[in-house]
Amino acid sequence: MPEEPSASTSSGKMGKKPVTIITIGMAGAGKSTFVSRLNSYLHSLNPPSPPYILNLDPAVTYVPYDPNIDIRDTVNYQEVMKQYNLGPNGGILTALNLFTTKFDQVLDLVEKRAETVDYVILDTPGQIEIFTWSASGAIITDAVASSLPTVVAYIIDTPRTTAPATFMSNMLYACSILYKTKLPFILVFNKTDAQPHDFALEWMSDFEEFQAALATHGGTRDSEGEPTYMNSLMNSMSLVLDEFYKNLKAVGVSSLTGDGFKQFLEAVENSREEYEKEYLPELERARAEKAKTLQAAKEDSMNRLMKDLAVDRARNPAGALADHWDPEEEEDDDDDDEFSIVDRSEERGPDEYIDLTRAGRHDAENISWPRPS
Ligand SMILES: Nc1nc2c(ncn2[C@@H]2O[C@H](COP(=O)(O)OP(=O)(O)OP(=O)(O)O)[C@@H](O)[C@H]2O)c(=O)[nH]1
Ligand SMILES: [Mg+2]
Repeated sequence: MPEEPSASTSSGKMGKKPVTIITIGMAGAGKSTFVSRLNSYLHSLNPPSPPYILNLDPAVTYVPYDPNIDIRDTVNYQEVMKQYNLGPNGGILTALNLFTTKFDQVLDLVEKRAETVDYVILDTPGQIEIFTWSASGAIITDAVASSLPTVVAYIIDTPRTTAPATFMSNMLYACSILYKTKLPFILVFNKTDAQPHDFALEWMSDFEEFQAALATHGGTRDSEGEPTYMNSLMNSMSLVLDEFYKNLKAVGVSSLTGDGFKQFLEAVENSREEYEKEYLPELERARAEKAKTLQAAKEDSMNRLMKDLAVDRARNPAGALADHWDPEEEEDDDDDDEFSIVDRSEERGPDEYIDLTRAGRHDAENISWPRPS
């Protein structure tokens, strides 16, 4: 049964920025169902706190919630596959890449709503690596995380993670995402209606318990009763994970029944503090560092340019007289009007956006998209 909706996690924290929740997880872990349940849970709070939802899965045919921004409104995944001769995963990846080129517009729309929403939720493509190991996934994550407090909700298919080796693989993957994003991280054990997650919490808090579970599974001893290579490898890896567990929060939820969502939102609130204390200072340090490097590079180029100009003028004094810049002559090559990202919750005009891939196929418009590398 879902818990009583509570106002403590709802709005009422006026002036606070919304938290962005990026849902990531293996195919079929329940990301979309989780987003849908979170959406209805937030609507059921008193007062209701409707979130702002982005669907970033171009290949999904049905989403169980109403997204505010849907990648499918901008990119036609089937057309991308045809146009670039790609298979399904390449098609999803390329569609996401194309969408990412306009992510500044998405951020503008999100920021416009920042005053009125408490949560921004991102649903990601089914194949986990399309988001976690692609340039566009990293660009989207960084763009969001540098403008709003952001947390990763790593969705785990609990019934499929009860075998110690599978559990460890999943945790190692989670660990790699934490390392890559460096964002506050919540392990969300989903589908607890089908399989309670206490075994996972036990393994995470008691290292010996996990090793004992590993030992009960075959392949850990050879014919002479000695521990196998695989056994010692798994033991070492579980030591690594022990360190990883110390830095994260774990909650169990059922996206089917709504169980555990109150605890999830509490974990999100704690993550906001973590973001402000740890991620933000690091982000500002990295930004300052980047600005310094950029300034040094600019100064260096400018010095070299001035030197070259001085040499040119010395060689050709007549040419130097005609050397001027007229901003009026500049061609306007701003292509931002090609198509726009659509906020479904706002009124839409008839010509407000162009299907990106169809636009590419239109000969008259002479647009040719670069081939993906
Ligand atoms: N029993 C149970 N089933 C669930 C729960 N959450 C999701 N499911 C089921 O798990 C399946 C996959 O759910 P999705 O929400 O599509 O998972 P996803 O991670 O978005 O899947 P992809 O985007 O295709 O990778 C569906 O059949 C859901 O009904 C849950 O909490 N309990
Ligand atoms: Mg999905």
